[in-house]
Amino acid sequence: MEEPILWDREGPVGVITLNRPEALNAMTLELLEQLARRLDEAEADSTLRAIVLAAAGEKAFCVGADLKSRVKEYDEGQAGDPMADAVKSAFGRLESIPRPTIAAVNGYCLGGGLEMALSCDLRVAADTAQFGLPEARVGSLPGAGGTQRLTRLIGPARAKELMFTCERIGADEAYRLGIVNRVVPAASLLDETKALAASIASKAPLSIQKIKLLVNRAPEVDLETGLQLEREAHAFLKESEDRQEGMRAFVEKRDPVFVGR
Ligand code: CO8
Repeated sequence: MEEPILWDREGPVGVITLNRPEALNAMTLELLEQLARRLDEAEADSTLRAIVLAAAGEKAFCVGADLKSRVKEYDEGQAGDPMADAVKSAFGRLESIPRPTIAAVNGYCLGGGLEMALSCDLRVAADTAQFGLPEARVGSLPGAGGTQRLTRLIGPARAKELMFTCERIGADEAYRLGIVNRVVPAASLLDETKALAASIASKAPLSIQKIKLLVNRAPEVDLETGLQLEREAHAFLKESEDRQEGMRAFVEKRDPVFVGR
């Protein structure tokens, strides 16, 4: 049996691939646990500077929870909700790992699949991608972060409309709403996403880490607190080797060589 998560590396960029194309990359417990483990390993590797989250097959990025195994769990009267725990852990890792994470979204990106993409820092969509949160259609709700992360991203009225109507939208509409950062031809999705990751990976790693942390915290803190955190991070970077290197390289008209210190 194929592993549900694949890993590949191109220089400083790591590519995680959801690998259940026969089930439109629906999330099983095993897939989520492997994803969380892979992210732990990625965090431990200081030479890794950016992560692309991609998906196998042309039809889907991810269609959410694997409804077949969900039905089985219900039928077996399984105690607790291990899937909810696994989702919290894996999506939390995507959101908080001190590396930029970029989802490369092809085809269907539905339910928990969209919630997974929303846990990444950036989203690049193929022009054929389709987005939706259809949970209310089946008596549920977007329970993998959708009510919170989508609202923070695009505002309450637009988020409610998507969740109330369960309508699917195309890549251009997702771009207009601010759900995705870029829309690219389907054939070049992975290349364009990797190029974006490589561009970010060439910047000073500590700067990127601090920016991620500060922007993630911004909606949760008052402005004064946020500005204080920003000042502290700025002072921290001022003492770093990479700050010296960045300035020196500029003056010497060469590319900087950052070491992440
Ligand atoms: N789970 C398991 N298998 C799936 C799923 C799924 N979610 N979606 C599709 N598949 C399988 C189909 O069963 C089919 O396999 P098979 O041929 O063996 O029956 C194969 O993928 C292809 O699917 P279709 O034949 O249906 O392909 P279509 O192109 O006709 O339709 C759709 C594609 C529109 C994506 C359709 O399959 C669909 O509507 N799927 C369900 C999408 C959905 O409702 N997703 C939301 C799930 S709920 C969720 O994600 C909540 C996450 C939070 C969990 C954590 C709780 C805290």
